[in-house]
Amino acid sequence: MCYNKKADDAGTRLPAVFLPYNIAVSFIIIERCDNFMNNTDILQKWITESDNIVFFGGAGVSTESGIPDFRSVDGLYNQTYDYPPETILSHTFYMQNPEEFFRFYRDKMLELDAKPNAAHLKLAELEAAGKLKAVITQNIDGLHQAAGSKKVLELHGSVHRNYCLKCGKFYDAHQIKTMTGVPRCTCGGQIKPDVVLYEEGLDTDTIRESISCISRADVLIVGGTSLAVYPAAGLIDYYRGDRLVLVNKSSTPMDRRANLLIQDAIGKVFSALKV
Ligand code: CNA
Repeated sequence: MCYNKKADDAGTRLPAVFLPYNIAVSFIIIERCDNFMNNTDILQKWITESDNIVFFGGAGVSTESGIPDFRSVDGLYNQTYDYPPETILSHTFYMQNPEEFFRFYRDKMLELDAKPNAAHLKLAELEAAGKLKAVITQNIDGLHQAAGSKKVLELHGSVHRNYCLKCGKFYDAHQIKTMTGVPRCTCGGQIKPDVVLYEEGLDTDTIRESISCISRADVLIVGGTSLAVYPAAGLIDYYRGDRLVLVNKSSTPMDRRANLLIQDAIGKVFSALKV
């Protein structure tokens, strides 16, 4: 099922109480769309007309590259471990049970053979054409950069950067993958991935830059994210335009706010777009 919501003066008006305070349209109409092509045609039109697009994405952008997300039925939260993934991926757990943390981390988070898919590649193409200003991602897999994207704001860090907690020496993801047990620096210090674990704060410069890009965008495409993880999901609130596109396989808490909602695989949707 899909909807196209847009400002217009015909059709059913929603009561004002349903409208988020920051959407700059006076009312919204919901039109039911009959097929996939209608929606991608609208998305194509908005992309063609804009040179200030921003993309905000999550783990669903990389599932078509073979990296499982958290919340899909085959995602990591629906697999069985000794501890829930939220617990393993917390700062406390990393400090208190580093052996178990790195066992999970190497096994599930270091997917180093994954390749960018059609969504990553199209976003890089849009940036190279001067149409897309930034990719803001919750992902830690580095696939946007592998696809050629230059301006990538990594809200949750990257598995490709790892540092010694004692001396700060850098280690890449391949080094961490090949070390056994808790990875140790040549100085003896414990190495920590530069990823934002539960209980840790996000980098303030990255947040500031993300807010700046989102608040100035005329088209904001949000894709492959459950929009359940805060504060990242709250960044959408800074969008002030009326071309908010949501491309996600399943429903999200923000579906009603989207001006264009496409419930489909993001690689399929993006591969149909022309730059
Ligand atoms: P999530 O909560 O797992 O949600 C993913 C969403 O994507 C779900 O709503 C799915 O329905 C949807 N989805 C899955 N596949 C597709 C697809 N092909 N096309 C369209 N939609 C799809 O993940 P979020 O990113 O929302 O949550 C944020 C967490 C996940 C961040 O902290 C990430 O670091 C973390 N994460 C990242 C990766 C990665 O880097 N690739 C992998 C797993 C988890």
